[in-house]
Amino acid sequence: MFEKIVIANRGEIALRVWRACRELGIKTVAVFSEADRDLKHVRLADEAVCIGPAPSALSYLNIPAIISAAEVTDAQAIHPGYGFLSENADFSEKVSQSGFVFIGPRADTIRLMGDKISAKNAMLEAGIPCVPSNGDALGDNDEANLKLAREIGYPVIIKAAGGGGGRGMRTVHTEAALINSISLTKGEAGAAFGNDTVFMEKFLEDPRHIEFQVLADSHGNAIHLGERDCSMQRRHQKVVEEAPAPGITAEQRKMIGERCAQACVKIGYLGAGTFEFLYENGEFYFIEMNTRVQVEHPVTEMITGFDIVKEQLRIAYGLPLSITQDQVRFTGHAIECRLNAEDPKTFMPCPGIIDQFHMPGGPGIRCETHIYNGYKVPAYYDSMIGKLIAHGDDRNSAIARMKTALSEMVIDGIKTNIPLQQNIMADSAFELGSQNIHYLEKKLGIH
Ligand code: MV4
Repeated sequence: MFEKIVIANRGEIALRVWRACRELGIKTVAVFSEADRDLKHVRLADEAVCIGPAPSALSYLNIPAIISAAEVTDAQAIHPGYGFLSENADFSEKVSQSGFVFIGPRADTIRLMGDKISAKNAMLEAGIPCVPSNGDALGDNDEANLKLAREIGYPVIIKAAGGGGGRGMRTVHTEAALINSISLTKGEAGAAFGNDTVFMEKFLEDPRHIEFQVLADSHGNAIHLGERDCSMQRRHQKVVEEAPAPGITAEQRKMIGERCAQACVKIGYLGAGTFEFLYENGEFYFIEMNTRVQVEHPVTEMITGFDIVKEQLRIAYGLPLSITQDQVRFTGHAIECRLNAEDPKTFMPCPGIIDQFHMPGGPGIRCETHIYNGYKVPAYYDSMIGKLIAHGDDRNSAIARMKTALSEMVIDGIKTNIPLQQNIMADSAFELGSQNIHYLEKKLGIH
């Protein structure tokens, strides 16, 4: 196994990676910004290197500073976590060129998936069902674009090839609006991503967001770990995730999951990844692939008993997958509530000092957080300060455990979204499961 790696992230995921390294006997190097000297994993790591000022552009996105930290500490590999540089193909490439192992897919894979048109075409070729479209970038022939939209059928959606995660898209309901919508989306995409390539798809009105977790090694093996339902979201920020997805049958799981694993083998995928689907009227439609470990990976770990982050490290070192598909068993149900330092009503971020923290516990409860009494949540980064995960024999018992844990947890000194999460856990529609991606915003009165 690696002797020493750099953890190129912060907060709860940096601590999660530190824990996996510790279990595997790997020494750790924490890299941190000037605002993050007091992070829990910075204290726990074997070594720590300051990589720049608080703004992420000068620290957690500073590629030369991170690679220098690996050089001066004589580390062998770099784990990017999620966000920041985790899906940056240039970073993966520069890490490799500098003689280190990037713990994630190769740069060309990240590039393939970063372009939403090439990602879709690669998946179509691998037998993954996609949202109806022609698979091409839109040209500037208005008549051809009008014809394509008529063939697909309104409503359609115009998406930026360089977008993803909800950035750079626009729905079109009428032919009268099409040409202007294409030009507006192109303009925004050019400004935001330096790439004004856009494509057209059928717009699905009320889908659920269901994603499949995969792992692929460097020996041509790939497995899936089932799906997660991430439909409970507000403004493209997931709020609650769960596994398995309510109502998805074992046959659907096997069918889509195995196709995802096969697609990984076909494209030479390496490491942990997620296939994102929209699910509507019993059908799955691929939209994007995430080439990183995700925030919500613990719900999959809880129902499979499998450590995804440890497996990322093993795969990056060149070891074969430690389990086969037949060894994957799904047990019970898991729900994750994201914990944000924000006003539960206005959603405004609320950084500040945590003067009391009591971590909940008990059977089936897992709390992934880096906060502690006296910790100051900096204003510079994402407001997520942790995740509470509840596992139970079935969905109702997971909800009951989550409700208990939320009422037991204390985070004083800053505002948090705990009241919102309690509200969701007590919601009668949530109790039934299977809400679509619009449910939470409607409940909150956003239209
Ligand atoms: C869609 C869609 C409906 N139809 N594509 C938003 C994020 C990006 N990953 C793709 N997204 C969507 N693509 C078609 N053809 C609706 C969304 C969408 C969405 C998807 C997943 C989770 C939350 C969402 C919220 C709004 C829109």
